[in-house]
Order: sequence, then C-alpha cells, then structure tokens
Amino acid sequence: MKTVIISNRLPVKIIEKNNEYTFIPSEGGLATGLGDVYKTGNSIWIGWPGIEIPEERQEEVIQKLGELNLYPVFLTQEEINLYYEGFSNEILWPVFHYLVTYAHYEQTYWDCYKSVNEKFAKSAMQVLSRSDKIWIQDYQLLLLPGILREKLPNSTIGFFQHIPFPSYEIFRLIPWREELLSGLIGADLIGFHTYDDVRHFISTATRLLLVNSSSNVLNSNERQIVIEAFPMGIDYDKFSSFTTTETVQREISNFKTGKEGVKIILSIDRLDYSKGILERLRALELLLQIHPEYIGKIELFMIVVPSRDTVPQYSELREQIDQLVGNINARYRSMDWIPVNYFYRSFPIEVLSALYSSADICLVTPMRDGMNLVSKEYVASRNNNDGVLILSEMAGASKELMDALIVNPNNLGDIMEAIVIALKMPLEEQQHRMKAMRATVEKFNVNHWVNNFILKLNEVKESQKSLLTK
Ligand code: GDG
Repeated sequence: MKTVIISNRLPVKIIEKNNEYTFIPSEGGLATGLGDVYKTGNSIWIGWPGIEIPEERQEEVIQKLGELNLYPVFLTQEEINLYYEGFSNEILWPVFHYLVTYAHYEQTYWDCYKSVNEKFAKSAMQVLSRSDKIWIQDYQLLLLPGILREKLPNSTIGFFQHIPFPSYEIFRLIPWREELLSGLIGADLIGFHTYDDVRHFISTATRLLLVNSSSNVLNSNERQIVIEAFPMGIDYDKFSSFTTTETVQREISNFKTGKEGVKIILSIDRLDYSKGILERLRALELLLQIHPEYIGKIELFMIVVPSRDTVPQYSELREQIDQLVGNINARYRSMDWIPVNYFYRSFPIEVLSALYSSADICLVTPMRDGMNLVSKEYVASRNNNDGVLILSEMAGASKELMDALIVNPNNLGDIMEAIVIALKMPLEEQQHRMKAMRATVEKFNVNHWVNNFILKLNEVKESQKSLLTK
C-alpha cells in the first residue's frame, strides 16, 4: 500500500537548457511538509510538471521523474489557459476569496476544468492500485475525488483545500455548484485550514446536495464523509535555524548597514488582490500623513512575488501598486530616506530569512487568506523573541496566532493604529507575545499537519469499514 499525493503542480521545477531537462526540488511549504511522505516507502506524487512537454519527450520525462517518485500529468498550453488560469483562477479563486465581481463564468473554462480533472484521474490510474491511500490537494482538483471514487469505489481518498471555503450565499453563485460539490464528496475526509471553512462547507453541502449531516459528518450514499479543520504549519526548525547560518548572517549585516535608528516594516506576498497590498500601502500613507513624526523613522520593505500576471486583474493590480508606491515615495521621500522599498520579484530563501530576522514589524493584512504561511515564517525566524506581527483577522493564521496585533484589513485606521502600537511596544511585551506564538508555530508544524491528516484519514476509513460490517 502506498500514499499517492495529487496536486496541480509537482514539487519540482523543470528547467530546460540546451535541450536538456533538469529537475530542481521546490522549496514550498507543501513540498517540504509532504516531502517526508512521498520520499519514503513506495509513495508517489502526481502533478503537472510546470511546462508543456512535447509528446516525443514525454517518455523521457516520465522516466526521469520516476527516479524521484514523481509522476507527471502532461497539460497543453490551452489546458493551462482554460483549466488553470481560467476556471481555477478566474472563477474559483475570486469566489472562494469573496471577490465575486472578479469572476468570469465561461462555459469553455468549465468544460476544460472537467476534462483536465479527468486527465489527472487517467494519469493517476496508471500508478494507483486498489489499496492505495490517495491525498488530493486544492481547488484545481475539486472533481477528482468523485472521478476516482467511481473508478475505485473502495479506495481511501483524502482532500485538503488550501484556500478558504466561502459561505453558502457566495458559493451558490457558481453556475456549476452542485457538480463541484458532488465531485468533492467523493473523498472520505475533507480538510480545511479553519473551523469556519468546515462550517461553511457543511452548510453548503447539506443545502445544495440535500445530504444529511450530524456534527462534522456528511452522510451520502451509505458512505460517511468527515469534514475537519487541519491548520497547516511550517517547517519551524528550518526557519528558526536558518537565521544563524553564515550566509543569512552576512545578508542581515548587509541589510542593516545604514539603517540605524530606522524601524523596518516587512511585507511579503505573491501578487494577488486577496492579499490586501493596496490597503496596506494606503494605511502607511495615512500614518505618514497623521503622524509626521515617523517620517524618516520607518521604512517599509515590500516584496511582491510575480504571480498569474497573464490574468487581467493581476496585471491591473500590479499597475495600481506601482502607482501608489510612486505617489507615496514622491510625496514623502527625502535625499537620504525612502518610505517604501518595493521589489517585484522573488528572492532566495536566505534573503527572505534575513528580512524576517531583521524586520521590527511584519505586516500581514490579507482581505482573505486560507492560512498565510508568511506570518508563521516570521514568527519562527524571531530567535530573540522580539518583533511584532500585525495580522489580518481574515487570515486563517489569526485563529492560532492570537498574540499578534489583529486588525480588520478594511479598516485603514485600524492598521495605522496597530503600526503605531507596534512601533511603541516595549521589548518585554514583544517577547511575551512572540514567545507564545513561537511555541504554537513550533508545536503545530508542518509534520504535525501531515501526520494528523493521514492519521484521521486512516481512522475515517476504519470506521466506514466497521459501519459496513455491522
Ligand atoms: C496558499 C493560500 C495558504 C514568498 N516570497 C518568496 C517566497 N515566498 C513563500 C513564502 C511562503 C509562500 O511563498 C507563500 O505562502 P502563503 O501561505 O503566504 O500564501 P499563498 O501562496 O497564497 O498560499 C494560503 C497556503 O496556500 C498553504 O496552504 O497558507 O492561504 O493562499 O512560504 O515563504 N519564497 C521564496 N522567495 C520569495 O521571494 N523562496
């Protein structure tokens, strides 16, 4: 029996150089957390390798990935446009983040989403056997549990969604709502980051599919499906120990040179309208306007990692950020000081770690976020227990990191006030709060998340079996 992980992307990046493919393991949280599972035993990870591979070279890619316990699903550029950028990112992503006016309900997107989920199932069937444990990841594959259930009726299927699940009133807007839910309940265990997501899912499923529920269990066609919250953690040890390495120490001292007496505020996100980047900038602008005493005393380091910029709303957002940063800097900067240091690119993890450990404040203000790992990475990197985390109450992480300064991201005054409180916070209070948050992030780390999910999946399957034999 093996564990089979299925996600949209494989945990490797493919690089093509001189007509040769090289595979580099990616550093994402999911890859790190699930790494232990798929690298051990005869486990396997199925997903899209990230670029279009011509048919004549697919066998070679299958071979090479096989050495890493990976198995590819080959997608064409058109499928990526319609299934991934279209249905997943122009319908599911905005609706699940409550930005319903951003959704484009295109029939061609839906048709392709269905056929690509079928394609994932077809690839999975090449490597799956009856007794395998299947763990499907995220909103790109909502139909896959149902398709696999039809093919392997007694299989063990877990599903975890990394983004929020919206309330019924929002979810019901989607034209293909019943089909999506029916696909999802092909799983035995469905996990979300927070209890609120669980609640929304159960209420939506019972109302749209007319299935019964008791507590966190849905009863459908004689199969019980458990819905539960599994707040995802990070690799705490990696972030905590990284800051002491020579490379990171060098980055820290480079970074700090010339910034004596200036407090650093850090913000790190993928380019996304759900992350509240514009609101964060407006709050900073408000602060400089209302509290001019901080001019020259604070600097925002804002990293925005390029993402989905072929989707129109993302390129528009990028332009708006450019403009707002330009306005703030033009208005407030002096010859030797600049309020917003804005980077539109990604950085190596060493630089990220140096920024986490140098920043006095980490400002995380998404309008909505399934969890938000950046907030946890900041906490794990604060080995001296100092620093202040300002965190949106709309991020899943706010349910765990209760010692952060929690703000409503729509309330610019609230964010501004929190920055002032953070700037004035005595060291003792910073340490008190940070210690408590570090203990939480250390204990509920990514390994804990993986083990907990798998344990529950086994338990759910066992109890289904015992119900059948009664
Ligand atoms: C989705 C959900 C949920 C960022 N910049 C760089 C870089 N990063 C890394 C961070 C962090 C990750 O990207 C971002 O994770 P988040 O959780 O903050 O956000 P999403 O990408 O939207 O993730 C989210 C998550 O899934 C997991 O379930 O928490 O709610 O939306 O790990 O460190 N990494 C490197 N260079 C960068 O410049 N190397």
